[in-house]
Amino acid sequence: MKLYYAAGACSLSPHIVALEAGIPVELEKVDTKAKRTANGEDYWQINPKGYVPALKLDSGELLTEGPAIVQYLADLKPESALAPANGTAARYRLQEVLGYINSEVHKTYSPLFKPDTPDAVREERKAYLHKRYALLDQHLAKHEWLVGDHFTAADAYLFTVTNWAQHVNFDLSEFPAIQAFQQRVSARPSVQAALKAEGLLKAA
Ligand SMILES: N[C@@H](CCC(=O)N[C@@H](CS)C(=O)NCC(=O)O)C(=O)O
Repeated sequence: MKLYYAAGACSLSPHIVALEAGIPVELEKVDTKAKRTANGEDYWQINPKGYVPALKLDSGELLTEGPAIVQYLADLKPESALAPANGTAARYRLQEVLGYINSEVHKTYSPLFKPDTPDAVREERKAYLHKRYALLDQHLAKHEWLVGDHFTAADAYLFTVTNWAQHVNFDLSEFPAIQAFQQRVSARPSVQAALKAEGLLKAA
């Protein structure tokens, strides 16, 4: 299997999940602006959506959309408990949280990365993120993890998108439980390994 990724992008989430599950995944970096892979291939030809993450399966099929990819990986190793069993109430809770992070948090960050986003839009999007984080902070003040009592794919995803706050000057100081969560997730060996592999850890 091959994971198409860009350093620190939302593809960090399936990268962490693969490492947590102990699934060997080849990594190929994509220049998402130039739409070229590190091997020099035209990324449009690989993924007509043009964005990461994309997972090339051993069958040659391409799986896209972060929430689908992390569930696919988690289901390859059910013993990793990165996703509750299919058909259980807990699995729907995981999908509920993945959907919330995907549409309410991840995609609210996206315009904040674009230099031509007008200041008024930037402020409105930050206010929206603030509301969305308030609920997550309330949950994490009472629970260590987003779903159930252990780390799941949802935690990898929230960690990944929240890591962007520092890059877009989104202030997390009102969310102490989110900040503690980021520290907790960051300390996991899989997360350190993923950050290192993506060149995101400064040399000690
Ligand atoms: N709906 C997709 C969105 C993926 C996405 O937003 N990818 C960003 C990086 S976080 C990207 O590759 N952007 C480059 C582009 O769209 O050109 C998912 O949830 O996986």
